[in-house]
Amino acid sequence: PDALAAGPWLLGSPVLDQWRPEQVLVLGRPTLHRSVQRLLADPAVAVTVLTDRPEWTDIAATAVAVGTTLRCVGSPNPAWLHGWQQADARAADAVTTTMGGHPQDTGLGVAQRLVAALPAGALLLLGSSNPIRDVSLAARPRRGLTVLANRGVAGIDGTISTATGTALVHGGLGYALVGDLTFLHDSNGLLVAPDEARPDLTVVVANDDGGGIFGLLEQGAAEYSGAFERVFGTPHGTDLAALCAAHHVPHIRVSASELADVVAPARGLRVVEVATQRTGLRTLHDQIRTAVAMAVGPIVGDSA
Ligand SMILES: Cc1ncc(C[n+]2csc(CCOP(=O)(O)OP(=O)(O)O)c2C)c(N)n1
Repeated sequence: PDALAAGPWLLGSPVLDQWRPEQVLVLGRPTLHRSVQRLLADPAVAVTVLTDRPEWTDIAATAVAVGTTLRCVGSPNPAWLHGWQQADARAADAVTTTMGGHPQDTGLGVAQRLVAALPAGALLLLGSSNPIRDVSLAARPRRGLTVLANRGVAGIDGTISTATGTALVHGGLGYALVGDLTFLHDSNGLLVAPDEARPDLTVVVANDDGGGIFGLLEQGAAEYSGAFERVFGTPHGTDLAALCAAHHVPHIRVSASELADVVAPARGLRVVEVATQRTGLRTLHDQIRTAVAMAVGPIVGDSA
């Protein structure tokens, strides 16, 4: 219940200085957001890793303790928690409002709407790189979903096959959210051999015709725009409907606002394509960062 909706944005905002944690408890692989990694690298923060594996992720080599169980001592400071929650409510609204003002469908919007619309008990497999980030950055926390991803080295390879395997094991309804390059990389995964079990799997493809993630990284800066599309954008113009037809897999193309209707429970394997735009993403992320800073400004100032 205390999960933050806008956590990664808040860690890059003045809220962090106002209510800096003294301790961080790490579960899993915290490699997704630079704002999280900066926090873990902060020498003023005591990092404890909770794991049931013999190895764990500690990129900044700052973990002061690693263990399988935790014993909490002392009592939490309710004002500290309240501060973060207040800031989170404001920031999450700022994220949604800023996204709503963006004129085109983006992966952020697809992620937010998809997570809200999925039926309880569903499995959601997230592809690298933007889909998993977009869910983390834009979706509201909710119960009733099992969310999986191939983190580790975060390859885009084999993702349709991973989604198929996990959906079969899950037994209930399976969903995957992937980018177009990830989809193309493993489009072979749509092939279900005649004697193999067919998963109940809906693959949602946020198709921005290339590598949207790279526009958000250093190479997306204006000074590299001359070479960007050829080297990183890599537009392909592939007809996903034709590709699905070749595999006898149903395909539908919708706008982000239609997602809620089309992801209603259904049996079998199908592909839902949403055309998204990557050209305005860098600006949109900047606008969200600014909107979050402005939204939390008054409460940070109040208690400073
Ligand atoms: C096997 C493999 N090759 C290359 C990469 C580098 N890579 C990371 S993200 C990405 C682009 C992914 O594009 P897309 O699936 O359209 O999603 P988005 O750009 O929206 O994140 C690439 C090529 C990788 N992670 N794994």
